[in-house]
Amino acid sequence: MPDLEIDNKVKQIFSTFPTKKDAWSMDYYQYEGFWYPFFHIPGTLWAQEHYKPQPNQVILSSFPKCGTTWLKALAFAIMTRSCESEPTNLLLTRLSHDCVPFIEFQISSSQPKLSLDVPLASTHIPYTSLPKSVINSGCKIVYICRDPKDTFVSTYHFYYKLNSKAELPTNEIIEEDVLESFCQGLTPCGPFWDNLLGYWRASLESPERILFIKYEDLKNETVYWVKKLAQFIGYPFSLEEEDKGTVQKIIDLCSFEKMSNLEVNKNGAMTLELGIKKDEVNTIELKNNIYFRKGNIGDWKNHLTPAMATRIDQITEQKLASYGLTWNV
Ligand code: PAP
Repeated sequence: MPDLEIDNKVKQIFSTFPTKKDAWSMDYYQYEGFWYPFFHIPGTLWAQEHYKPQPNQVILSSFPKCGTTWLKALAFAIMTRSCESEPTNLLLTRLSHDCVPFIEFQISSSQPKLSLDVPLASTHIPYTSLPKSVINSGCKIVYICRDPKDTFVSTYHFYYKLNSKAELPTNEIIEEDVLESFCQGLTPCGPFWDNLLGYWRASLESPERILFIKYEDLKNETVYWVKKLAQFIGYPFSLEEEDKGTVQKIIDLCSFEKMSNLEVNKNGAMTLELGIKKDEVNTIELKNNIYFRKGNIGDWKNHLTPAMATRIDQITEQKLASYGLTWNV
């Protein structure tokens, strides 16, 4: 589809599709059953029309704030561990988002492009809206998800920091109307639960094609899941590598402590091209440190009242129960 047609479709979505404002008065548009802020729509349409996976492509999918940055680092480190020209330590000088591009956003970095051709890409697009090329190619997909209470708190922090440039104060309870927006699905690629269920159910139907990982499991049983990830994406660790500690080296390199303290992640920035208007590349610059806050399980206890937590848990239980699933970590 030429860009003009995408422009027209974007205009149609902006003018005729269901729209709502979230608690911060940001406009959301409903497209194929999911809510998107305006800046997600053009790239999503572009990816649906134009994105072509490479042979052996692996797509890292996630609902935002569920561990994308970490999963990208791990998969990139796994795939590049034996490259001599540009070894794994690229992650020491680049944010992992800068190593693994989103299919719906172009990353326009001041950094030179990677000379390595690593068949990794990422997306927040829900399963049912993935480009047909991704589904038809049968390429492997790894989906990371997270306790929705921590996901909500992490999302809140992201927008809080984006707007106020400050850290979310410790123990500050989040406003009820913000939770209401999250529960209504007014968050990028929301509702959280529909996004999760799309990938989870697909992974149960096609486990050889879709690997479903929980952030909490990756935190608690990191060695097991990193080995499983490597096996799934076609880069298994040999016995020799296991003996010489390669798995642990990758885990240490990608740990929150290591990544969040790197100069590039403390003080660097990245630019996302959003391509909102025809012939005009719209960009936003994000400081890399916005992707690193605490990296803990259960931080929701500091920012939600018991009643707010129960509300999220009840939605989770109800939504999952309709498909015979439960959230056990
Ligand atoms: P994105 O979808 O916008 O890329 P994403 O990386 O999924 O964001 O989520 C950010 C969360 O992952 C943050 O969680 P928090 O707000 O609860 O702290 C961030 O701290 C956490 N995170 C980032 N890197 C790591 C890592 N290496 N290990 C564990 N957690 C991490």
